[in-house]
Amino acid sequence: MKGTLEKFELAIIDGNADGSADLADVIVAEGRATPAEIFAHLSSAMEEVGAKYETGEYFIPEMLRSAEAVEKAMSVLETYLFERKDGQAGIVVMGTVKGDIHNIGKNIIVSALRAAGYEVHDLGVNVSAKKFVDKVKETGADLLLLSAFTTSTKPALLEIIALLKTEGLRDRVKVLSGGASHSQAFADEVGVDGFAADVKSTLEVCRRLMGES
Ligand code: B12
Repeated sequence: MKGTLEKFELAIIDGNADGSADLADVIVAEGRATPAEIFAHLSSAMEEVGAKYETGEYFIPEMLRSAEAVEKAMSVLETYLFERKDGQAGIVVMGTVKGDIHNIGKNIIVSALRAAGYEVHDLGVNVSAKKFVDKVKETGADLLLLSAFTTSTKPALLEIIALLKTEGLRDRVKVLSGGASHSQAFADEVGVDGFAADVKSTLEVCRRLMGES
């Protein structure tokens, strides 16, 4: 017999949004699963979807259905996963870089940061370097978080770093990057201050960089 989390993972892989939302209700009602366990199953489901896309079993519509299944489940799980804290942990500007429209991982990080007491300005997806830099200037952000899910986004990331330098802001804001297909080596090549691959380590890196700023 499969447990709730295994069924939840399968519903996402199958792109069954009603099923994933119903199972999210069960997860909340049972109250046993930790956020780390839930994220592990969610990520493993999307890894599987990505693998099926790579081998030609899935196409874009299947990936979109799975994305929708995550979105519906997250709307149920949000308050269970992220207990809101009061306080002003810092100001964050976040978005997915130009040429990239993936947003599931970004949205999860936005929710986690808000829950951890950060003021988050979410610029959405396909965001230009100018829009990021203007928002950093306008808000006096402490942290700039760049989501980039395809490796072809490297020029877009480099453009943001270059524009921050031109505008004299590079030393005033700590920059983090992350997202599927991202690695520490990729982040190093781009020249950001921090990289993380999951929710927990993103919060840790943000906390560490806030301490340094
Ligand atoms: C769903 C999906 C889509 C959906 C996106 C829907 C949506 N609303 O987001 C759709 C169908 C639109 C899509 C389109 C494409 N996709 Co796609 N997609 C995926 C898939 C299957 C899942 C992504 C996901 O949501 N993962 C789950 C989340 C929770 O994980 P995450 O994104 O990694 O986020 C976590 C961390 O990375 C981190 N994080 C996220 N952001 C940030 C930011 C910072 C600063 C930090 C510190 C951390 C952090 O925290 C998150 C929470 O844990 C991945 C496969 C995979 N292995 O991930 C491919 C994948 C990313 N896609 C891929 C490709 C190629 C494409 C397309 C180019 C396909 C095409 N031919 O058109 C287009 C690109 C469109 C575009 N211009 O952006 C490739 C990228 C390959 C590469 N090396 O570049 C992948 C890896 C699939 C594959 N294996 O080939 N895709």
